[in-house]
Amino acid sequence: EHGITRPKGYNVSFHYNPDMEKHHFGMTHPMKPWRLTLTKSLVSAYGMNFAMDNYTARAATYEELTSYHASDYVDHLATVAPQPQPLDVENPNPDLKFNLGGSDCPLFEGLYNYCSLSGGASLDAARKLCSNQSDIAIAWGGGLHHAKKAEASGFCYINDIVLGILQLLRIHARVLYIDIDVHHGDGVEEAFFSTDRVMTVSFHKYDPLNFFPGTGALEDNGPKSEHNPGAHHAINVPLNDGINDEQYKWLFETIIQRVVDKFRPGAIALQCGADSLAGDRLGKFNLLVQGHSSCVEFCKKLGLPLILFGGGGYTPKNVARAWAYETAIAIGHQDDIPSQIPIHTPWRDRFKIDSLLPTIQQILGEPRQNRNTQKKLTEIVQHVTEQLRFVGA
Ligand code: VJV
Ligand code: CA
Ligand code: ZN
Repeated sequence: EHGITRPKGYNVSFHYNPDMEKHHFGMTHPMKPWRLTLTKSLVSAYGMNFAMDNYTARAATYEELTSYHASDYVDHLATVAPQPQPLDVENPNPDLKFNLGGSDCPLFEGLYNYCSLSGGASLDAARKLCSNQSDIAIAWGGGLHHAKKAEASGFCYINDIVLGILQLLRIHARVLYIDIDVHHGDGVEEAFFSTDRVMTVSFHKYDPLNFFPGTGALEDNGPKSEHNPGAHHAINVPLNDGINDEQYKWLFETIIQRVVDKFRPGAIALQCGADSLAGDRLGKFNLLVQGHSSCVEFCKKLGLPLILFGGGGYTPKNVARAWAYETAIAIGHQDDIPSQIPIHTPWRDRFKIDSLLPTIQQILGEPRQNRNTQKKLTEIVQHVTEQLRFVGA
């Protein structure tokens, strides 16, 4: 008996296609679709599927992909030949048309299928919110926030988030986009740069010369012209290495509460990139699953239709813990699931530590030096508050 029951008068849907897992960016590439297998394995082992509507996502159609992306780019994705894997070291970047074929965005076997499945799940999730059939819709295979209208970037080819938000805008006058991936959500910010119907808020490590993508400064708040409706509708929260749960939770809750009060969104799209967790292969924050997932909990409590996307996350066991725990929050079972990973969990040995919520000592030994001062965080909140004076009625 798992004891996981459906929340009453509240519907959560889970959108996923296991075919996504079959795709490989390359042996040592940081992006591992296999992390989705591990996430699904943990979600199922805890019996969470009994408390949600589970959908096998379909592939997005060509028409859906071109609702945002340029057709020549989508045509190229659909027809380009896969490169040999691993990449030829003598000639690593043979064809950088649309920024494809370099080491970040390799042309792997089945690429178009992978992109369509990620886009399809996010579109299905957005439509469940639009039809009021779900209060929270989950698409862990999405969250690919760097993809541009006619260009791949940073492991992202199709911007499933933009596709999902475009659906939400059919029903809702205003949509709030929040991004807790360790990287700046540049692709989503750019897509909605000139509209006041979407406000984008990204929390990220900011070190323009050394950390990808180099954009997302505190002062970048949308078009500089006051006549452009998008002015003041991009919020950026630039951070340094080592930020902890307490600081992150305070920043997130203070900023998001103020944004919601002023902007009054009809729905929220939350990108839950798990590379902001301690022990990530690319990210260097000190966040635990508790701090990361407190953002999901806070958004849920706002009581607006909510879509949860995946995103980055390069240490698969951390990604699976976070996204499984965040699934538990969505269905309201975070306080009654066992703290030990169930014995029958497939791939259980991959988690190394038995606990679902390991301590920072268990993950890192010694936490990373925290390079964020309270003074800087207070300045960020002040700057955001000033921007918000220009927003709303
Ligand atoms: O920093 C970059 C760009 C370079 C050029 C390419 N080299 C490999 C790295 C430096 C300037 N790219 C970033 C992209 C990060 C994308 C994050 C995506 C998300 O989490 O926000 C959302 C899903 C970067 N950081 C680390 C790497 N690339 C990296 C790429 C590799 C790799 C090791 C590191 C690609 C292949 C292999 N190893 C084998
Ligand atoms: Ca971010
Ligand atoms: Zn990232």
